[in-house]
Amino acid sequence: MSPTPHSYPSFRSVLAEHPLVRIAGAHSALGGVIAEQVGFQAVWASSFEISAARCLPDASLLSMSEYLDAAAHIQKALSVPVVADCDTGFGNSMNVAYMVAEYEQAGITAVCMEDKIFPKMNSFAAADHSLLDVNAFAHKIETAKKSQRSEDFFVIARTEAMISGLGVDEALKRCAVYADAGADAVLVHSKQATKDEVLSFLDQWNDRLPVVVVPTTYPDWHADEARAAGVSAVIYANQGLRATITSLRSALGSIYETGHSAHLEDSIAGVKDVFALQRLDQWQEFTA
Ligand code: SPV
Ligand code: MG
Repeated sequence: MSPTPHSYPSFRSVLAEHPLVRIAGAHSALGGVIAEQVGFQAVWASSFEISAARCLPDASLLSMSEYLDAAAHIQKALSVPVVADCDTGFGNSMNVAYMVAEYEQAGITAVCMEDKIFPKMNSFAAADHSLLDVNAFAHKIETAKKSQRSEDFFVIARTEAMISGLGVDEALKRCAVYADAGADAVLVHSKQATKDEVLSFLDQWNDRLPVVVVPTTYPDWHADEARAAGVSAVIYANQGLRATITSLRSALGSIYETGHSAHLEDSIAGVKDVFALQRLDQWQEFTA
């Protein structure tokens, strides 16, 4: 049997088992496996990371197949589920129906769609963040739920109401409509420097569906506090990517400057570490 993992729980079952699911962003199987090894219960196939890995903006430039390919490569390497960031659903409701069929077929058990207009721009970029009409997005959610084959498939409805400056009331209104449309959870994104906006949402949401948050701009929010405030899943969406950028810059910069790499040997992963991540031993059993 192949050394690659052959089974993993659905995101729905992981959510049912953990009071708080902690999720790390990744753009590659390598990042996903490291996230799993350190303890994360799921991996976010982030549109921001996947685009950045190709030095492209997170602006609906890559196609659905490219995002799916990245998410599927990550999932194949893991024993925990991937939550696939599917942006706006890659177009209208017809695109959403196709997306769900393709992602489910590839073994992805959870997708997240956001209520921006296609093409979308990353939430933190200085750009227009206009929202899709609330009923049009609800229709996308309904379509996604109608299109899934397995009962287990999980659809997260993400509102960008707070990102677009419309505030907590609009986020609450929209999430209620998305819940009526059949969403399995809501994701509320904020770019404020504190958690206050998200806390205000949680206070008024009354636990109608699980809430997912992305504490990028309010990084001091401890996971335990988020859980206590009513959060069901927290996504550390891009810290892995940012750590990679910093370490690559520092390691490659110092090799170039000094003309050798001896001083780095103790602080960078050894070749054996890479072999372990590749499960080389298990693959080599085939040649024994
Ligand atoms: C992503 O990681 O692609 C996300 C989160 O969607 S954010 O970049 O904050 O929009
Ligand atoms: Mg994204």
